[in-house]
Amino acid sequence: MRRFLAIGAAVVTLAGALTAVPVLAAQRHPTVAEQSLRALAARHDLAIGTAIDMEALHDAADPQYRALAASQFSTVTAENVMKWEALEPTRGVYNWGPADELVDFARRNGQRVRGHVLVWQNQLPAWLTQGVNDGTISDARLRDILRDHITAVVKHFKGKIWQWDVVNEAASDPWDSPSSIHLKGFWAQHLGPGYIADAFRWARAADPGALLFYNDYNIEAFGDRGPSDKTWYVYTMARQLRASGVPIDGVGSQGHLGTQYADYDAFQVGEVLDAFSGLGLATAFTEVDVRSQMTAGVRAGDPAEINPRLQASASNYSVLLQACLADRHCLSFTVWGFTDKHSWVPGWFSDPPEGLATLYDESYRPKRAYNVVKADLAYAGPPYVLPRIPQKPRR
Ligand code: 9MR
Repeated sequence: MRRFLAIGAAVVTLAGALTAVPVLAAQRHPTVAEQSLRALAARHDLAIGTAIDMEALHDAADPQYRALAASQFSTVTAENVMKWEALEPTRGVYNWGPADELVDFARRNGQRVRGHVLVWQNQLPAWLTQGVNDGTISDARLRDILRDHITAVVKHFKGKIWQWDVVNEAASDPWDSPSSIHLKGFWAQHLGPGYIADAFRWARAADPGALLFYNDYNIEAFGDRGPSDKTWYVYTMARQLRASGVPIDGVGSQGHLGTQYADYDAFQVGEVLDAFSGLGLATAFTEVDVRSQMTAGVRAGDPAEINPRLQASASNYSVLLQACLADRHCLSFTVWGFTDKHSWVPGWFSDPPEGLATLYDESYRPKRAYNVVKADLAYAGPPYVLPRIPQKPRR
């Protein structure tokens, strides 16, 4: 009897298993290829982002741009529409429309927003730079204007911005004169170095919930830690800001790389992220792209010229992403445009021409870089990759 029952149970189990087969098949894990970047990044609590070109987002003839922007990314940055010249083209007259549309797009797609940018020497409105040049705006008045701008913009988007790039690209480059790194540009010239601490304090007062970042390029790896080492300069500056109680929460490393340079490995990049984290700061890659020179061979479609560039580009994306994954304080990895169809690179670098910088080609075919990013997100995990530690705004 017992034996009979056992056989019966086995038959029932087998039958159950057989009927369960189709159910299991339907519930199988999606393959890596079937998943979006944002879904794979979510396993690490990492936000994966892109800059958004609002013209492309609106282009009815370009539905793939919109679809990929919504489906692949969990955070967005305004490529241009939150810059001062876009928000206040005429003195005192704010044009919030395009930036509000982006914030709304993000809300509808469950995305967070990186605010870019509050204080930068580029893309300033002509009324401001001309007024300063012709003396109708004094330096004392300029400081008030900056405070009012930061306050108005941060308050307008209050509660809707996850991370603000408060100050952007304040440090000089080793090819500038003098070659020792210093604070460069319009704001430092007119307001002196104190404008940086002021900007963070004004931003904090306007939205105490947003994370406040300093953002710059060519700070992926340390050099010789001497006077011309920009990464070391920014690290030292961040350390001083923290020591003075300035409300800075993070440092954004833009990550504009090129395959013609000898770039870094994940350990060199990780060393810098660890250094910033050691100051109690969050980190983020904020504008990643990896461009290549468009030689005559590349332009003629010669695979012998194109393939090594696509491989080197992919490898550089991977270096930055692996370093970010390994640092639990690296909150987001944002690319500066996701398709070669809409990238700042070809318009900016013409002699020699450069391009091929993004994850998708001009026809929205995923490139090697896209698959490398995807594989890194999919195959990372404990013990070396653990979920992010959320950053709280510093008081
Ligand atoms: O991608 C932006 C491009 O459309 C603008 O013409 C350009 C003007 O300066 O700014 C580009 O974005 C920059 C970003 O705001 C700050 N870091 C460097 C980016 C590439 O130049």
